[in-house]
Amino acid sequence: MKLTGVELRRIEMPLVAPFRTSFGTQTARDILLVRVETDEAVGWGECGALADPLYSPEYVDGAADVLRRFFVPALAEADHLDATAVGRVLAPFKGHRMAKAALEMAVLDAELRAEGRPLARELGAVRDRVPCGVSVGIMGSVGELLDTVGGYLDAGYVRIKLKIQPGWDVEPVRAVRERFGDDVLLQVDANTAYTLADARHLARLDPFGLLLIEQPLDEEDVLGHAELAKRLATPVCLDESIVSAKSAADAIALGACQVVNIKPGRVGGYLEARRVHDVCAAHGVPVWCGGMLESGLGRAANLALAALPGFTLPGDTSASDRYYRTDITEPFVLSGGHLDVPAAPGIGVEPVPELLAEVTTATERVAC
Ligand code: OSB
Ligand code: MG
Repeated sequence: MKLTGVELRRIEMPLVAPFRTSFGTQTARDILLVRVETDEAVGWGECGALADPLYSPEYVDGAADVLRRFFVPALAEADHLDATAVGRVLAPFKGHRMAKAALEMAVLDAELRAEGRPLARELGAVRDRVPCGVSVGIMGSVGELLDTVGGYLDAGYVRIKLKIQPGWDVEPVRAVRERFGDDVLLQVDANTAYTLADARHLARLDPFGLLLIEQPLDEEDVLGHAELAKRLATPVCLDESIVSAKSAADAIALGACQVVNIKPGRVGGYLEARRVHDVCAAHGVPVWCGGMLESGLGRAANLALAALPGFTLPGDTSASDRYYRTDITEPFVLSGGHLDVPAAPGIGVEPVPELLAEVTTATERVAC
């Protein structure tokens, strides 16, 4: 393939409810979409970067900037364009994994569409539907939390993840266990809000039989996680710390995690995400698919990834209506706690033009 054009498109999608984490409150998603045109097909990519660099160093304006200034011009030079070429061509540029992932996803989509192959099959999927969990934000009160969790369980979600931070951890977990019982698959996510000095406090979560505690410590504190893991019965899962297959291998070797959250954007794309999966599988470490409050485009691709054999835990691949009143694709609808893995070529879905137009705040063509 040859790259003939790239469009960067910004969309603003209001969330159905504010989503509060230890790093801030999101009320809407400002999403960067990448549409690549090649001589053979068009492809769509979605960038996971949030508006502010509070979850990771990347932010949406920065991602757009590095794509227009460096990544798209470098890729336009390549004469045998395919998804593997994206990683190769962009390798000299440090970091900016979410921006790289968005461009790779778009090229991968175009390549697979041109060949009539679905992403799930390309990645090695072994399922045509995946069980879904839901990530529940920090609430103003325990009562509000119980109502929210109850609603998600009624909707069929098979696993609940509670966002935690100092002051909102043991009590909400205890309340959810007391109300909904010990059979609910339950886990927590701290988004780096604790330090190793909190180890004894976090051990108070041990009696509740959580599946895991996600990223309790700073993303660079890999040894701290290894030490914490020794002091907790709850398995430690890493999110922010895992930025590549190499960092996953290192974290596992150091004993810093018993479980890994795989987000394609955080590790630089779906191809590296598969390599993270492979490394974890080789070490017997279970993985699950994280999310960045994606639109239907990113969701479609995440479902393909979540269908790989090592994804033995339900992911944050929730239905469209958990996030948005109107998605930009045909909505993903939960059925028996599962979402179907798209089976059409490429990522398997496309934006609905009118819905996309409604939420678009800016479009920009990058010269190729
Ligand atoms: O830490 O997993 C996280 C959302 C935005 C940024 C970071 C995280 C999250 C979530 C929700 O937990 C994931 C989703 O449902 O898309
Ligand atoms: Mg997380």
